[in-house]
Amino acid sequence: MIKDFPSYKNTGLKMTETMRWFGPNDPVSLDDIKQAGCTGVVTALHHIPNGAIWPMEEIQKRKVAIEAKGLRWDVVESVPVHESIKTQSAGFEIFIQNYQQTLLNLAACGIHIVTYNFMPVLDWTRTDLAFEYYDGSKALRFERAAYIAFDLFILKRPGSDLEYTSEEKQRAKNRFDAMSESEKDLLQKNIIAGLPGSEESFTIQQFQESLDHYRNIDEEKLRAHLIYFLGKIIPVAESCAVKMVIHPDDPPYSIFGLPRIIRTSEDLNQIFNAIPSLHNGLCFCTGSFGVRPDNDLPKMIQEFGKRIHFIHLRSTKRNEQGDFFEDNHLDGDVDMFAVIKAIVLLMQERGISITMRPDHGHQMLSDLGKKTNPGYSAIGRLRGLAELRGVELGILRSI
Ligand code: DNO
Repeated sequence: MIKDFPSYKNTGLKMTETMRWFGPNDPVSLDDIKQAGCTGVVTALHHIPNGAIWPMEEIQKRKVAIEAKGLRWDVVESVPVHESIKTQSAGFEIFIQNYQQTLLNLAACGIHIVTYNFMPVLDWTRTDLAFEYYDGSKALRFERAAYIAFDLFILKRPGSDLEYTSEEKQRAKNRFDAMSESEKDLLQKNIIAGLPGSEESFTIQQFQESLDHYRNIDEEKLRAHLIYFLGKIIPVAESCAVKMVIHPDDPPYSIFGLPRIIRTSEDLNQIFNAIPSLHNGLCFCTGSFGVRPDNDLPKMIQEFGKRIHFIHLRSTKRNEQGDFFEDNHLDGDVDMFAVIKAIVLLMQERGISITMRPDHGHQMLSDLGKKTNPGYSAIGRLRGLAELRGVELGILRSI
């Protein structure tokens, strides 16, 4: 459906612009999101405990609040997958039934795209939430030496010593020795206290216990659990016209010895070949996939185009040590022009508009003095969205 923005008339299908909204407690309001030019939001019922059914009344209440501002609830991000489904431990069949019911309830309320991930224990992970960018804004960063320092010297995970090279261990030791106590506390908090939307938060002991549940679960087994889950979920999603979109692992490789299985095209093919329905879809997150130099993003958009029902646009900048930080949306390692061009062509081919959100943004300008959700402050995302929108318009006008 072509959106009726006057400036976009006759230019073809454009992405549906949304922002993530964490609900009534989000310091960024629906009015802010509307002024950023969005027509919709992406949200979740974060107050419902992980694993419980989302009641229709609660879904409806949230929907009414969004629509009262003239916005739409386009995508759910996320309906979290309970850990026992990932490990197939006690009660997991009940949690799958609850998940099915939540999908039916969402569909009955008119919401038809649902994001989820299948990352064990941790959702997205960073070591530094206030990395000073050269212009004074603050970015999120994953610093490998700090991550290894946490693993070896704070968590002291059994066996972790064997997983890193001696050079990496030395770098981690130097990094750790140079940290003050409060820096160590902050590092721990950044990694295990839960980032926005991740729905989980741990103490060191709880974290180690959660890792232990995966002692006998390798990639193959986790993949089998995901396929089992999809085998139960996708028929229900089909029956109520819901498209499920899996979010890639962030970062897209194993951390803390945990299996991770949504990192590359090859990983995706295994899941999509096992359950071919197009309701078994993808949330194409350029920030997550883009951390790996072996992921060719425009090619992946072509390859998985018919399954992409939701898009996160963001760019990271990596170095040889395995660190990366979140760069401006048009800078960094992601070729955003090529990505958006591939999306524009995909939308034309499919004859639809795909929902997009600018993923994360730097904390900048007056947001620097505010308490914001890391990655989800207003102005940085507004800048990202404005830039992305401009690239898209330029492409639409030139093809
Ligand atoms: C981070 C987000 C992720 C994402 C989930 C989807 O900013 O992209 O937390 O929402 O992984 O389930």
